[in-house]
Amino acid sequence: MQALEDILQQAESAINTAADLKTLDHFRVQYLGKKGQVSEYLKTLGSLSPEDRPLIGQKINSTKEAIQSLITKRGEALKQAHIAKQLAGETIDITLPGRSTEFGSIHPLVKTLAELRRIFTEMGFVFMDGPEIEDDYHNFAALNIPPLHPARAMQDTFYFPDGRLLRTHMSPVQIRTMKQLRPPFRMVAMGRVYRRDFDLTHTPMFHQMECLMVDEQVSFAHLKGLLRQFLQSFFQSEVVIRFRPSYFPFTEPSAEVDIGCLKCAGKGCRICKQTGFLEVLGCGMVHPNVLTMAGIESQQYQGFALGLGVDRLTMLKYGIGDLRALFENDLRFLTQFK
Ligand code: 2NM
Repeated sequence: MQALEDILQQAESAINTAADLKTLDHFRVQYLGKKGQVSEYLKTLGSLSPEDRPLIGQKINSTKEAIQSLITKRGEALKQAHIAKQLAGETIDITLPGRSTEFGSIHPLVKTLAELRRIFTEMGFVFMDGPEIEDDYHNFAALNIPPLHPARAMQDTFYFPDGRLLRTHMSPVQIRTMKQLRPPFRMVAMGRVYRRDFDLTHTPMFHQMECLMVDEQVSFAHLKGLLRQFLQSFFQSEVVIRFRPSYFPFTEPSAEVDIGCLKCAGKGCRICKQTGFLEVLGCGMVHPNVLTMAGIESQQYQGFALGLGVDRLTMLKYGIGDLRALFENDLRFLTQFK
């Protein structure tokens, strides 16, 4: 009787310290299995006196039941602990702030491209496209640029081995349009142009807009009127406009156009290098040679044209001091244009 009592005590402390179900099953076999410690006593029943037998038999059974109930209880506790641990690991902390969406911003250059498109579309101009890889004829010859003109110099133009080139301005699109449309027409070509130039104020790729109007009786006065309207609309202020005589092979007469400095209103500052003026574009009356080569009767029709650098215009409008800021995509710069 005392031995069975001891086994129950041992079993209880063993079972209650079993760390997992596998260990627990090991104890079940050890105490309750066919060759387990409790079962061993069943074999001794035969050698006992008839009076002792039922008493011991009962004690063996109650010990077995007690151990079985301890195992069941411990097993449940271990299963619960396992589930609780799993649930704790899967907890989602709903108090964390959500991830917000980052909104991008329109690149200042793209803003200018869109603004120019709006202004010239409102004035009745159509926008035309053309290839970025051009031939000598459309980029130079048809624009009255003779073979030895400095604009053709190797250091300015990107040439392909077959003689083709990356367009150095938007004029080849004007040439293609003049051959395609019958006057009168007003058109704009805007896009990427390429020159072998790379320093503080030049990038090998930049953007140009060129505007061309061809009709009978078109004069420099029309060009001046258009420029005033365009520049005031673009800079959103009463701008002072100054024409300086200039030279381009494809226009005659030719002029460069300055506006009164946006920063100092003509007093002289760092932006305008103390001149009070900012150079914004070149323009002129299309040279009769250019009209003739493009198949337009130059006795009957005249045209005015203008060309400007979109990147430079963007810098002037937004007071950007370094051209490279437009191409570096530094978010500290770009997010200022939200
Ligand atoms: C400029 C300045 C002056 C120009 C001329 C032509 C064409 F093809 F019609 F002859 N397109 N653009 C032109 C005239 C461009 O850029 C500074």
